Amino acid sequence: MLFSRLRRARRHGAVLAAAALLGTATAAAGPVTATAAPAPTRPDCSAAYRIEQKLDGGTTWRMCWRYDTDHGLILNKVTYQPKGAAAPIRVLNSAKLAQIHVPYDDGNAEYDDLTGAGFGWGLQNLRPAECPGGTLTPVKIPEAGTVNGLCTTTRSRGHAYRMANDEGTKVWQAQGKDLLVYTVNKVAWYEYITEWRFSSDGLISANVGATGSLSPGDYNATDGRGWPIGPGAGSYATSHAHNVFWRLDFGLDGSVKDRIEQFDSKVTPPRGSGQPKAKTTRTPVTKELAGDAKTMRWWRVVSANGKNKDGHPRSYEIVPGPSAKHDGRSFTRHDVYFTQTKPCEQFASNNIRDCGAGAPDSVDKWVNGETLTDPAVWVNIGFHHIARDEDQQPMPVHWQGFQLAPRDVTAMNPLTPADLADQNGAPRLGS
Ligand SMILES: [Cu+2]
Repeated sequence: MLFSRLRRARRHGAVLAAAALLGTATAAAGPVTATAAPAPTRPDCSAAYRIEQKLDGGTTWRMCWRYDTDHGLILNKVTYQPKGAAAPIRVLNSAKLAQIHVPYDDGNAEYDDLTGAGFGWGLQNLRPAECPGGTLTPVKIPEAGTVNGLCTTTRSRGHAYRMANDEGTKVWQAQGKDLLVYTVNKVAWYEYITEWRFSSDGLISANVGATGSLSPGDYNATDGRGWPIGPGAGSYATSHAHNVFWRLDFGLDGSVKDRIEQFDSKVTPPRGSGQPKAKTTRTPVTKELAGDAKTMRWWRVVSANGKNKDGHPRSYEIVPGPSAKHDGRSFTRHDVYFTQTKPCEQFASNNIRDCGAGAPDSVDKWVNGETLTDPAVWVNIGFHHIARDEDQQPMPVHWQGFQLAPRDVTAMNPLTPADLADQNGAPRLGS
């Protein structure tokens, strides 16, 4: 089908244009406005780069943002200060996308959207209506101009908690609000929403939503590589995967020496008339690891030196969302990677930073037995996109992502109302 060939050619054209624009170096990008001296509790970036939001329950999130024409949006120095915390608690030193790998099922196309298809250059101007109740911040893209591309706003999240007493005379409930930070980047037909969500109870959600338009390809769907999206059987969209990688640099309590732990629970069926049991084991991850998600397996990043008021080490748990793991490349075969931090290792595939002659350029190869003293955390979430008629036009947003859930960062739910605050480790009998 001529139409699809043309569109595909246009996509390659976009790659070339982006490569030409890149020139010699990655250009720094930033807002057009500036400054004001930071207060002590604030991260040390100028006001124009700072995001600070107080949410329901008295929780404040603070961070600095940056824009890079390879990664897109980068969040730095992310801190969480729940009510009652004397100072902000550092969570992440940096958080960003590290690749969107898009292989087509017919084997005719494969893209690295960040480092091979101009993702960062495709930052979109957002209309005020696309950032309801929020602020649009201008981002200066070298040689491309200024784009109203960063939205920071809040959005209702529904129940943060609910609990009724036994007598039915009282209900404790709270409606939560999240801080949302997002950009939209256009890569040929697709538009990717890069969204970070920060909740009042310490939860962080990272998601990428793909929308825009399908890239139609002509293929005979009878062999299982496409889906008819036009009348009858004339026009088939080729199936493909979106393998999205994030790179997280934790800095819990201000130290980069976070520890990684893996937990596995084994369930034993009942014997005779007994009941099922389960036992959980903790495995410290002391060396670089390519980790595979499994039922009842999870990982957490543990603070090197910070403890909550109960004396428990602070940590954040990695909670992957649904993922269609893609077997096509060595770097897509695992769900998480923990590597010893190296400044040149920034993209999960097609890494364009200079790690020296002959150095491997994908995250799986960087897992080579080093001891983890300063771990970089990589999360891979895959989505296998078999198009449907409803994908046109425009395509409804399909989301993929993960969460970072606080585990023992505070001694209780940071939103606990005052009249329940005495229940730490001792819920009242009967409630
Ligand atoms: Cu898709």
